[in-house]
Amino acid sequence: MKCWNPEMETMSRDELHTLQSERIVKAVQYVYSRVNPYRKKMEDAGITPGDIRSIDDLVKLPFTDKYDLADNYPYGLFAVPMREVIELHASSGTTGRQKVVGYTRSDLDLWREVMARTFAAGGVTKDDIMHVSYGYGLFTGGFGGHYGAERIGAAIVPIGTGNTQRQITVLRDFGCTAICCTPSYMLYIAETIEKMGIDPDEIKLRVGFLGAEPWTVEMRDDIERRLRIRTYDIYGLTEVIGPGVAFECDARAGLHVNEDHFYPEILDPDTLLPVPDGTQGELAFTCMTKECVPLLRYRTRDIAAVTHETCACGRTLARISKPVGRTDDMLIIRGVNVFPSQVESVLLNIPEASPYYMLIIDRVGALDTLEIQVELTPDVPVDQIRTLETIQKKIRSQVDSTLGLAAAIRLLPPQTLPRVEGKAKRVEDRRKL
Ligand code: DLL
Repeated sequence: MKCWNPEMETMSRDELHTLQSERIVKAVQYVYSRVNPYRKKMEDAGITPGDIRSIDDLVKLPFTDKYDLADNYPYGLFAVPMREVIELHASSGTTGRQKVVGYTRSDLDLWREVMARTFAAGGVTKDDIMHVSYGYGLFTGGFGGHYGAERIGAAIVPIGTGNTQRQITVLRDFGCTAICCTPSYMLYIAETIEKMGIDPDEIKLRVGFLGAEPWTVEMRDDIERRLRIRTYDIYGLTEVIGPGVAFECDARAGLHVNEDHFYPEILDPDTLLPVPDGTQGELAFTCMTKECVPLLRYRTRDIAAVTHETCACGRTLARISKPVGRTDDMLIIRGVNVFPSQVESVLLNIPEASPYYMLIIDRVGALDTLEIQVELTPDVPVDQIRTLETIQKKIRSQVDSTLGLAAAIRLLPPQTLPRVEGKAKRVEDRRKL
């Protein structure tokens, strides 16, 4: 097994339970004594740190969410004075205020550790050259990738986003063997390589660590076939640490949560009570070892299920299913719940459809309408009306049977929809709700 920290990644569930219990007791005392808004929440809930004696008591604690970050913007949830903070990151959210987080030196060490585990699980070693194509800046992708590769001792190419043709020249000429970027950007790179007439074998790339947005197994197959690489899903969020919260191993049967640091819960979206293993719900994380922003029971809005069974790879760390989307991205169209990733699954099973698509939702009178714009692959003869009609019909009927929703399908010539270097935008909701 390719494993960075076997002691932590394969310890018995009993030992892990003991470690988590020790850590949560300390974390709650730490937060209670240092973060006034959270102490107030605990007081309001009638809880004192003494009530938390093991990880099983976690459910007694109040939740935190994006509104706590917005209300205490920018530094109100920091548990340390600014002189101990050595880096700041932020992400924008739907509250209109950036979610700002800080890292102490020990937080950065923790980030390096969990990112090293992520890359090592995909076989990265000192011998690799890691092309970091996540954005550097307030976004956590670039620095997270950088720190993980640095801890392993791989050679880092800190290219960031932008100028795709130059990226490809660098990939080829520098002999990069590993890459990290969003799946949308990986696809764009694949497409540009094809357009430049470069044979993927001229590029030594072996492995990709793709995340920061939902992507389907169909998208994975497409990327792997076009680039001849193996890909691993990586998950994380700024509020918890950035990338490095959960990662795929070779078994690719869910993402291992770095559970010795971030305790996962899956909550029923209505009752907010934990649901059994295998049931989908909202993911929440408790940071047990962070110094600057140790959020407890942070509601991510991401939808996934969890399993605690030992993985075929030998790791004992719990696994979450590939996140399908966020509760705030879930569309309700004529009463039907739709995630863009469901549409992606359908399209990628249709050879004439490319993975570039856009969902346009509108309301005509009292009725919601859904139009799916789909780019065709370059080999479809766009002047043969009959062929186009057949493709359109095929997509419409498969969307209908998968989503249980009738949609208008608009076929677009190749290269019509915008390409992205970061997270894809696939929905335009024109309804004035
Ligand atoms: O996207 C951190 C990251 C960077 C993760 C690079 C992986 C790779 P934020 O910008 O704060 O942080 O966005 C976090 O992105 O709550 C999910 O909704 C979504 N997300 C992240 N990774 C995945 C994934 C970074 N693998 C939000 N699958 C999260 C699905 C993901 N959604």
